[in-house]
Amino acid sequence: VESELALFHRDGYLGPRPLADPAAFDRLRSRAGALIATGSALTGHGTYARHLDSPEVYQACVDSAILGCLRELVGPDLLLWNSSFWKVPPASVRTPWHQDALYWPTAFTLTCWIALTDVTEDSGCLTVAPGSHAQLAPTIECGPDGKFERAAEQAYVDRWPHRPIPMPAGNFVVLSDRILHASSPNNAEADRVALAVRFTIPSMRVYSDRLPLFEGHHSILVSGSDRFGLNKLGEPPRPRRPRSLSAPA
Ligand SMILES: O=C(O)CCC(=O)C(=O)O
Repeated sequence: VESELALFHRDGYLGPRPLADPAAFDRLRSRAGALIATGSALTGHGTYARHLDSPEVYQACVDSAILGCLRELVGPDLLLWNSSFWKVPPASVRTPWHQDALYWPTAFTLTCWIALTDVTEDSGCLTVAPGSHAQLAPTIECGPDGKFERAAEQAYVDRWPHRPIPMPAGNFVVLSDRILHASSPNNAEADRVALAVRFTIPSMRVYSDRLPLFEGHHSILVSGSDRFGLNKLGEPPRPRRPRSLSAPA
């Protein structure tokens, strides 16, 4: 059997795998719509970095199956530096082929992409190009209707095999920040929702003053220790306490 590490180096991604804590996943799923609709008190943004203000998002980000997978790839020391919901309504613009490394304010990221709804080829699942993480793709401007400013050149993308990754809600994949990926169009009737969680290791600097980060941003040490001190670390959001009837007002 090939090790997780060997598979990751061959393909540039791992999974899908089920999350370990279905109850925490259900709490995330039932909060997601309201979180996206109201926006964060910290940034005003609905989809970005909600692990900093929502205990439900944070708990799903640090699911033990996710952390277990990441430790097999890069060892015990892990920083959580960002997350984003990807809510894709039916018939909306698809996510074009791209490599995340082009956008991130840190030199190394592993993404855990968690499906909040069942994702099929018809409802906009992720599609990856296995092996494409070994080199950077040439890019083109997307134009005003695109989701991104730049995307990978289609002729280059077509030189790689394409592998759709359908998965049931509550599963995740781990992506290299260099793997070419896109999502297929959502031709189903309901929204397709995912949470992409961004991790790095403490020896990498997260440039918090660059987009998409913001003033007041901090990373969270979610496993192991930080012997480098390069990044501003902070605490996760406090778990919501059930309101007690006898508590003083
Ligand atoms: O969910 C999607 O449509 C795309 C997600 C993605 O590109 C990412 O998380 O890097």
